[in-house]
Amino acid sequence: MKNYRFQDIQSHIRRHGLLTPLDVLLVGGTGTGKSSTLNALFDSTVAKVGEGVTPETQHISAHSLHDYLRFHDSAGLGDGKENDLIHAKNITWELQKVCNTDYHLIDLTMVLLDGSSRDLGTAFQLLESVVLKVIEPQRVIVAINQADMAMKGRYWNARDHKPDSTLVSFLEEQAYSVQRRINESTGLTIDKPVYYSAKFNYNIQALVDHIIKHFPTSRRWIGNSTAIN
Ligand SMILES: Nc1nc2c(ncn2[C@@H]2O[C@H](COP(=O)(O)OP(=O)(O)O)[C@@H](O)[C@H]2O)c(=O)[nH]1
Ligand SMILES: [Mg+2]
Repeated sequence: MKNYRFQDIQSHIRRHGLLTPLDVLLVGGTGTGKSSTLNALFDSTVAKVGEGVTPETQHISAHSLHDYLRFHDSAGLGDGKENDLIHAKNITWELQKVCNTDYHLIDLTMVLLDGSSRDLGTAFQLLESVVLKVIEPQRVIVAINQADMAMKGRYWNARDHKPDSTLVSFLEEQAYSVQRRINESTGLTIDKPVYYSAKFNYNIQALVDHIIKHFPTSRRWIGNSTAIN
């Protein structure tokens, strides 16, 4: 994906006088596929898959796709109450980081959900009580990974690495339902999530399109920090 829509990314940043690179923070429960998503975006192994993060070793690592776009992999939530608290603090801290005296480092946050999970409670909790407390909703996007497993692997076309029409309908409905649920619990309208499979490289272009579509049009001034309380 390094070359994908490079010019669009570059011209957006120049047109709006944004700081380079644009910084995107990935957040999501442990095992949602943050590392796998980074690997799919980079077409190579930049992050270790299937590795939980212990409180001693956790950190947020940065990966530059190129001069204009950089991703930050955060520790996941959902592996124990104590760790959750530490992770929540880490995410808050990362979102509040400044890159110079006037602007925050993170421009956009992408919350990843596990499309195969029945319980998206942890993810909504994270979104509501951590992310949206610190960053404006216009700077938050939601993406549903593991699209291949959304119906327990059924209706996934393993030969062509894409969903059959039954699974597409299911994923569409799931995306709308996530959008509705966020609206009900926060009152905020977030754009319909994109769904993809990091493992099978399905809809990765759509994922990048979704990110580009939601690029901010202004720098994140530190005076504008809080969204909702
Ligand atoms: N079936 C399927 N498995 C996935 C997908 N993305 C990640 N996984 C698996 O989910 C597990 C956790 O992935 P990882 O990227 O380490 O998640 P992280 O904890 O959020 O960084 C690993 O076993 C991955 O192989 C996907 O799109 N489809
Ligand atoms: Mg990981």
